[in-house]
Parts: sequence; structure tokens; C-alpha cells
Amino acid sequence: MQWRMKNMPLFIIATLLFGLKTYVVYRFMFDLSIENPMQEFILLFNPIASAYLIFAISVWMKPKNQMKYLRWTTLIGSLVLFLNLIFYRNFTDFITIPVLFQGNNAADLTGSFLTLLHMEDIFIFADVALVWYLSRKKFDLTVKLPKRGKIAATAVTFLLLAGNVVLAEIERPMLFVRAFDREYLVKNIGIYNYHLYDATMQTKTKAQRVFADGSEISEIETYLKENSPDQTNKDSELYGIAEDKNVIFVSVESFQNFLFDSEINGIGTTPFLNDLKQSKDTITFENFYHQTAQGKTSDSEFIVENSLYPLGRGSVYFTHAGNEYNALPEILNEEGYETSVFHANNASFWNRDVMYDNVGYDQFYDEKSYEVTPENSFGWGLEDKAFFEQSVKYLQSQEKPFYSKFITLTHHFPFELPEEKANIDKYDSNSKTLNSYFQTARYTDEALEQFFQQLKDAGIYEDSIIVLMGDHYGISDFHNKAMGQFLGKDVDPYVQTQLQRVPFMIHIPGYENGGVQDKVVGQIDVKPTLLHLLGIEENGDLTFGDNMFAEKNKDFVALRDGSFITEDYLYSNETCYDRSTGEPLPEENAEACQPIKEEVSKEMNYSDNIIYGDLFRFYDFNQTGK
Ligand code: GP9
Ligand code: MN
Repeated sequence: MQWRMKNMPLFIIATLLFGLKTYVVYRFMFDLSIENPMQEFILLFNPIASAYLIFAISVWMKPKNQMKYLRWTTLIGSLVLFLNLIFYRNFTDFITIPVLFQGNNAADLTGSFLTLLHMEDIFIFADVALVWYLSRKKFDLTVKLPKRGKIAATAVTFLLLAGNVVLAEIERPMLFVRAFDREYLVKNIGIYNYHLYDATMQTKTKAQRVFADGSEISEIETYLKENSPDQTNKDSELYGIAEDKNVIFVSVESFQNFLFDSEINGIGTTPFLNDLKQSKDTITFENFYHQTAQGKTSDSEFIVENSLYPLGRGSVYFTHAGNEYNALPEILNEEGYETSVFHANNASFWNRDVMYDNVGYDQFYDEKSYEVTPENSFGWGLEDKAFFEQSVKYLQSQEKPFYSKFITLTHHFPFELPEEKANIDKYDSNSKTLNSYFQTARYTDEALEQFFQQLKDAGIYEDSIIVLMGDHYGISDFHNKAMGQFLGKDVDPYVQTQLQRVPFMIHIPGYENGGVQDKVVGQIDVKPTLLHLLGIEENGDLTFGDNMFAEKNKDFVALRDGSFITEDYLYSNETCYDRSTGEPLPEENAEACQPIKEEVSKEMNYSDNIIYGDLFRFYDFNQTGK
């Protein structure tokens, strides 16, 4: 033993102890969901890789300093882990730099610190004690390597890190660009690398913000006010129709328009939504496009509530959650609405807990508010039927009028549904994804039908308007062959763009002039439209979208990849299509899209600059007059 100890340097011992300790803490003290053996392996691998990264630096130091360095880094590393655990016990989330500076979070924690402390937390410091003990002179566990040895020891760091990155990328493609969820990041790259990532993001965001000044916002204000119609349009019969009513907004996961009226072996996929579309108390926009990018659902939430474009890279919910916004919940709060979100997933997914706080939501009913059992959950978690059923009691407790956003989950890739819960056959094509897509869509259609009934039974329905919106596509272009088979035509860029249409339905109990509208609109138009229905004038607001019920609308709906749709044209993949035929414009007319293309890129730049520079902090939304 004596001999082996002497020959195993302390930085290796510390790596093993610290790595294994961190794994045990992840596995048994945090509540991380491990779904497969690969995730389990990554969870073990990443703390060892991170520990090696930190401790191997010591080989470049003088022997005396090596011991000092190892003592303090194990202690600091363990403290970081410990503080995250305490934070996690309170918020089911990991510490981020902005959160550290949010007064209310810190206050919450100090108040409950003792109750969050557990006896077993001592374990987190067990290896620290051992490393401190072994670092004493008499054990002499220092290393004295020649230069080549030092380089080799450092090279191992890069091998381990590269291994970790590759494994994480296999497990969660685009993890670093899209971020998704802090829990995913921690599971895949470990808590220490996660903090490095967080710090890098923070520095980048801060730098862009620091260089921004107030001058650009006036230019954007002028542009927006010149290009927006009179959004209030008080003469429209719909102006204020929903005044003082509750707004129940349902973001329907992955729902695309092609599902309407579709059938599999003679059974309809969306019988409830088809009926709703036909009924006079519902206004349906059949040319409504989602405009999301990498932030998927979070982008759709962001666009809808801010009337800004999402970023081309990452999710604004992650990258700019601390910005100044003039979001719908904040506006409605000022108008006396109680605002809430219902979504039965991890609160930190898409950084929602942080963003919702910033945009003024009063409550967030996340997965912890629901009873999730093996019988009522599959795929991504709680099934939509149980989700709605369990939500009604919370809805009843809201002060009226309220604005409540529901985000469904069942109809999410990979569209899994236990066979006994399926009331429609699978489609038959080479795409497993498309085949299953109809089953979960039908399930969600049934869940929505039940929800309407539950709202009626609870006495909420009559005083509410219910808005249903598809958040983004569910079938990506990867499945174009199967999609083409289903549609009976090739999926060219024109069809592909048309597939980005998602349902947008405004259901107003008692209204009799509803029907299907064919105007070209998008998610960016939702905020001004809802404010119009609610009779709320936001004269000082800066929005890229327009009220869908106003006479004059902006000429285009732009998608984040640069495609756009106007009443006459559809531009995608550098081709200008005639919207009435779906054919590319003839050569002599092919330039028709050019001016709009320039306008689209100018507009997206403006929107990006608002976000990157946090420009709304220089703008007074309470000014009057347009
Ligand atoms: C996660 C859910 C799905 O909470 O909203 O997100 P998505 O993957 O569609 O962006
Ligand atoms: Mn989604």
C-alpha cells in the first residue's frame, strides 16, 4: 500500500476521488433523470474528465505549489457542487451567473438555507479531507515529470475533453448551440464545464450589451412606426370583443396545418378541430406561419408574447432572458389580469423559470404542480388529457380576468403513444416519425375536446376566449419522402414552406361571425392581435407584427431562414414562387421578390439588434401617441 501510494501522484488520486464523488452526488443527491445506459456512462465520465482537467494543471507547478493547488481546487470544486445542490433543492435548477445577482433568489435561499441542508452533505467534502490529509509532506505524492511527461499529461486532458464533447453531441445533438435545459447541460458536460459555458455566454451577452447605445432604438422606432398600420382600428367589430374576458392560450405542440381534415384508413385525425374550424364562434387563419428557429417552443412563446423575431442561433429564452421586454404578460398585469403558465415539464427547460419571471408571469405551474404516475405519463411526461384535467382546479383559483398559457406535450417528437390510447391507425410510410405523428395528433385533438368540456363544466368557458396555436413543425424536411407520399406531391421548397403553416384559431363563445380567413399572417402578429381583441391600446409599443384584423397589413411574413410569404409570392431557397400556382416565377419576373428580401433582412437585423443590445432599456413604452 505504502509503495503504491507513493507511486500514484496526488493529482490522479484527487481526480478519481473527486470524479467518483461527483458522480455519486449527481446520481443520488440531485434528481437527474437518466434515461439510458449511455446517459449513465456520460454522467460518470464527465466528472472524471473535468476533475482531470483541473488537477492535471498541477504537473506544471513546483512540488510545493502542487499540493497547495490540489488542496484548494478540491475544496473550491466541492463548494461549487455543494452550493448547486442547495440551490437545486430549492429551485430544481442550477445556478447561473445572472441568478446569483437576482436579489429575490438569494434572499429565498438564505432564508431557507438550514432547512435545505442535509446530514449526508458531509459526503461532498469527504474527498477534500482525504486530499488535504494526503497532501502532507510525509506522503510525498507530488510529481516531478520531464517536459515530455508534462505535455503527455496535459494531452490526456484534451483527449478526455474531446471524448466528453463527442459523447454529449451524440446523446444530444446541437447541445451547445441550443442549450435546451441546464439539466441536459449538467448531465452531459458536468457542473463545472456547465459553469464555464454559462460564464462564456454571459460574457458574450454582456459585451454586446455594453457596446449598444440608445441611438439605434430611435431609428428602429421610426422604421416600425412607418411600416405598421394603425393597429388600434377601433371601428372593427372585433375591437375589444374580449374585453375583461379571460384569455386561455393553448400552444399546441408540433401541430401542423396539414393535419386538418386528414384521415388514416377512413378515421379523421382532428375531428374536434375540424368542427371548430367550421363553427361560427371561431376565427381560423389558414395561412398562419410559425416563425421559430432553434429555440422551438421557447421561440414560439417569445415571438408570440413580444412580437420580435427569434434569434438565428440558440434560444432567446436562454441567451437573453435578462433583457428588458414589453411582453404580453407584463402589459396584461398592468391591465389587472392575473397571468399564469401551465406546462408539465421541468421548470428550467428552455430556461422558462427565469424568463417567465422576467416577463412578469404571476405563476408557473410546472411539472411539480401535477401528479405524474406511470399510468398517466409516457414519452416526454404527463399526457395531455391528464394535464388539462389536473389544470382546471388551478384555473378556477385564478383571479378574473386571467391570461393563462397552456403548453401541451404529448404530440412531441418521437410521437410515442401507448397502443391502447391510440384511436387512429398509424400511417404507412418509410418514416416511423410521420407514421406515429397522426396517432399523437389525434390524441391531442381528443384532449382539447375534453378541455373545452372541462372549461364548460367549471363555469370558465363563457367568460373566456380560447386561442389555439401550433408552436412549430413536427415533421422536419428529413421526412420529405414520406411527406410527399402523404401529400401526393413532391415536397419542393414551395411545399416545404407551406408546410410551416400551423393552426391559429380564436374561439369566442357566443360570437357568430367567425369563419376561415386566408390572410397571410404569422406568430409575430399574435401580440397586436390579442391586444386588439382585448381592447387594449399600446400606442408606445414596438412590434414587428401587425394586428391581423387591421385593414392594411405588412406585406410579408418572414421565416427565420430568410424565406417569406406575401399575398402574391413565396420566397424560399433563393427562388421566388408565384403563390397562386406554386411555380417559380418566369425568368423575366424572377426579381419580384428582391425588394421584399431586402426589407426582410433589414427587419430581422433590427430585431436582432434589439435583442443583442438589449435596446428596449433605452425606450419608454409608456409614452403616448404613435
Ligand atoms: C418542452 C416542450 C418541448 O418543455 O415545450 O419543447 P420543444 O422541443 O418543442 O422546443
Ligand atoms: Mn414544441
